[in-house]
Order: sequence, then C-alpha cells, then structure tokens
Amino acid sequence: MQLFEKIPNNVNLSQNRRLQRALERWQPNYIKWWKDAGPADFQADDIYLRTAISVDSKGWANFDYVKMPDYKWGIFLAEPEQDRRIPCGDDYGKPAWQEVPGEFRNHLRRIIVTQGDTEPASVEQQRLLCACAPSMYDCRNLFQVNVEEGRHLWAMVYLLHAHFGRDGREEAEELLERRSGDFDKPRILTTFNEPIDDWLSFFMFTMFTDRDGKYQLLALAESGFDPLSRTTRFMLTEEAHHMFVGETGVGRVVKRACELMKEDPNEDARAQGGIDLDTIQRYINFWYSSSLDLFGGEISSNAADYFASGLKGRAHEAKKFDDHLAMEGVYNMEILEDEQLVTKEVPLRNAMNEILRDAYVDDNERGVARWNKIIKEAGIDYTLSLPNRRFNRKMGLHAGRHFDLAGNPITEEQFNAMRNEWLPGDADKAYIKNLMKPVLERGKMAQWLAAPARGINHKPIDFEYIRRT
Ligand code: BYC
Ligand code: FE
Ligand code: FE
Repeated sequence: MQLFEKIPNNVNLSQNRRLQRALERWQPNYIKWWKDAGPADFQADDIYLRTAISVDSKGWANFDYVKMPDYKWGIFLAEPEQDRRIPCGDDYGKPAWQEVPGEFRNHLRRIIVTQGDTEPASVEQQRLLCACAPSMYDCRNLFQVNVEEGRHLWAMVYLLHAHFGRDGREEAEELLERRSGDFDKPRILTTFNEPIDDWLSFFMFTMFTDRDGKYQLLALAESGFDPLSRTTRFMLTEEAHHMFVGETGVGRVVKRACELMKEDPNEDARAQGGIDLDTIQRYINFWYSSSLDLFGGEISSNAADYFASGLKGRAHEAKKFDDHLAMEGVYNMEILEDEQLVTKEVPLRNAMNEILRDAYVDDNERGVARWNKIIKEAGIDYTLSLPNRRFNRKMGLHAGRHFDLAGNPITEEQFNAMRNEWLPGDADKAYIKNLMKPVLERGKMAQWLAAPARGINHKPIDFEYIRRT
C-alpha cells in the first residue's frame, strides 16, 4: 500500500495511467463536494481519526490527527480469493467475473450507482450535526463515520471508472451533483433524503440505516462480479464502527433516561433535561420503518434478476444456504388483501428482498434486547421494541396501507389518531431540538447522554479527540 500516493490504493493504480488520470480528475470535484456538503465546521481542525492503510486483518487502521480535507481517501479491495466461483444464480459455480459481463452491464451499473449514492447522501444529511455535538468524543465519531462514507463513495467510483468506461465516469460526476433532500436533484433512495437534524436521529440512523448498509453490502459481497465482492468485503469492516456508534449511542441515551427517571420524583426524564423512553421509542419507530423501505419491494422482479444473474446474493450465501439456485421452493408472505391479512406463496427468487430484510430484522432485535438489558439493570419497568415490519411503510406491498405497531390493519383515521403516539411529532422534535447544544469540553457529556464505556483506540474518554486550531 502506498499512502504517499495521491490516491492511496491496493489496486496498482500507478500501473494503469488512464484510470489513474481519470480518478485524479475526479478527485478535485470530490474535495469541492466535501467542502460544500460535508461537515459545516471543524474542517481546519485536527481530528483524531483512523485511516485505512492496508486490508490485512491485523492493523488495517492507522490512528492519527488529521484535518478532514487532507484525509487519505483510498481505494482498497479485500484480498482476492483463489479460484473464486459465482456463488449463486444461473451461472452458479462458474469462475467469478473479473470484468463486467456484457449482458448484465446495466443492472450492475445501477446497483453500484445506487450503493454509491447513499454514501455521500449520509454525509450531506449529517452536515450540521457538528454544531451541536453532545461531546468531543461523539463529534469525533461523527467525523469518523463521515470520512468513511466518503471512502465508500470512492470505492464505488473506482468500480465505475475502472469497469464502465465513459458512462461510468458520467455516473461518477452525477454522484457529486445530487444532494440529499434537494427538490430537483434528490438522492436516489427515500431514507437518504430525510433530514438528520439532531443527535437522537443520528444515533438511530447509524443503528438502523447503516445496518441496511451492512446487509446490502453482505448481499453484494456475494456478487459474481469479483471486484464488487472484494470492495464490499472491505467496506463491511468499516461499517461495524458505524453501527457501534448507533447502537451504543442510543444505549447511552437510554441509560441516561433511566438515571434521570430515578432522580426525578415523578420518574420524568424530561423534567431533568433528558430524553424520555417514550420519545426514544417513537424515534425507533420512525427510523426503523424508514430503513425497512430500503430493502425494496417484498415481491421484486429486479431482485429475482439480480439473483439469477449472480450479481447479488443473500447475506452469507455460501455459509447459510445449501441451494444456491433458488429455482424451487416458496416464501410464505403475509399480504393484505381486501382488508384481510392472507398468506401468499411467493417464488423464492422473487422474495430475495424480503429474505434479506428478515436477516436485518433479526439483527436489530438483538440490538434492542441489549437496550432493554440496560433498562432492566437500572431497575426500570419498561420495554423498548421494534414495530411490526408493516408499520408506516412507504415502499413495497404495505405502502399506502395502515397498520398499528403490532402489524394489524387499521383505518387511516385510526392511524392518524395515534400518529403522535407512535411517531415523532412536532412537539417531540421541538423538545429534542432544544436539547441540541454543543458540549465540547474534554470528557464532558450533554445532560441527556451517558458517557461511553470507554474511549476510542484505548484512549481515555476525556482524550483530546479534536484539537481546534
Ligand atoms: N427509495 O423491485 P423493487 C448504505 C425503487 S445503505 C426509493 O421493489 P429493488 C448506507 C427501485 O429502485 C445500502 N426508491 O426494488 C447506509 C425500483 O425502481 P425502478 C445501499 C426505491 O430494485 C447509511 C422500484 O422502486 N445499497 O450503504 O429490488 C449510510 C421498484 O423496486 C426504494 C443498496 O441499496 C426506496 N427505498 O430493490 C451510508 C444496494 N426501494 O426500477 C450508506 C443496491 C425501491 O422501478 N441497491 N425503490 O426505477 C439495490 O440492490 C436495490 O436498488 C434496492 C431496491 C434493494 C435498493
Ligand atoms: Fe457506507
Ligand atoms: Fe456506514
């Protein structure tokens, strides 16, 4: 690995001058985007960040102070697997592709562009959060997530430049032109146009939306297109930290809520300047249901095509499944028909989005159980939970229908009557917004947030993670 290079990489970029020049032309536009749309402050400060410098398991991460615009955004593919085979679909067992198969070119480009689009979108969504960080530790974590999402954009842009010629380069430009929430040029997927105005939303996003990232990347790691598989396998190692930020972030809000409840004569966390468990539950309901939409339709011919052509597998395709063709068998799906929930048999290949969603739901359940353990240990009688997957959906079979938290069909009037019980309303948002005041003294935490269990990279919690210059 050559960190001194303009674009650090383990893909022998210097051996391919055309590609190197094309990426070096894209780089200034990327930096311009970062300065325009990335963190709104702290760009001139020294931030204690980890940078990927190699892909081997021990010590790929290098920690040091760096100014964000000077971050070394590199191109890293996981080591090639010897004699790798296409893991699923009609070409199962044939040698994995090192070049784009012509007949799947458009599908593949679309998957890569969609994946790539989410990365800068999340940075844009989180742009203003640094102005109200609840601690120096958290502010540093936000920036770590942001620079790594920037690197994930580089990962997809590399594939577009290296394998898709002129239209790949055009797509790479457009990835810098769309903007989260923009009326004329929005980001591609729904959740990536939602505002993230406060830190509770940020923790929910990194818990639930980055976890969609994890599962999409797991599915793409099973791609027969080997460069995509290798790229996403390395991205997954970074993704783990993003979900750590989310899960422990929400966990710390929960912990603080419990502490403040016990200090208050009426067990009222808000009265003590905290965030109450009911509000936390409503934010869970919103961000979880929105993130469920990111898996696409329950019954999807796109998903069937992706699987059939070996472009996208299931999570842990090789390890967890025996039948990698999925030509036979059905998935039993509960669908609302004439106001009744009925079970329908869906051919397996058409149910691939739902199968991936199942794995995602289970993973979230484990996280919520850990939050409930915090509440129990505090001696408080309360249980957080995930709403049913049909609740509040905007995409797929359940969109435009109304369900309660348990997934029972209800009328629109019934839903509207409960809306502010179930989802964050204006009053919740105003309350949370009011709590968002910057706390940047070393080691200090905002009133509504418990301290983390430990610091970053074995440093103490009150380490100087950010040096203002
Ligand atoms: N919003 O057959 P359908 C991450 C579109 S997150 C808007 O049901 P399909 C990250 C769909 O495109 C991971 N549009 O769905 C996290 C299609 O359009 P067309 C990102 C949507 O295609 C945090 C139509 O509806 N990676 O990395 O099977 C921070 C019908 O589609 C949505 C990927 O998504 C939506 N929610 O599946 C940073 C992987 N859902 O064809 C980063 C690549 C569906 O009618 N993407 N549509 O014009 C894919 O594999 C697929 O595009 C999807 C959709 C799974 C997203
Ligand atoms: Fe990412
Ligand atoms: Fe992420």
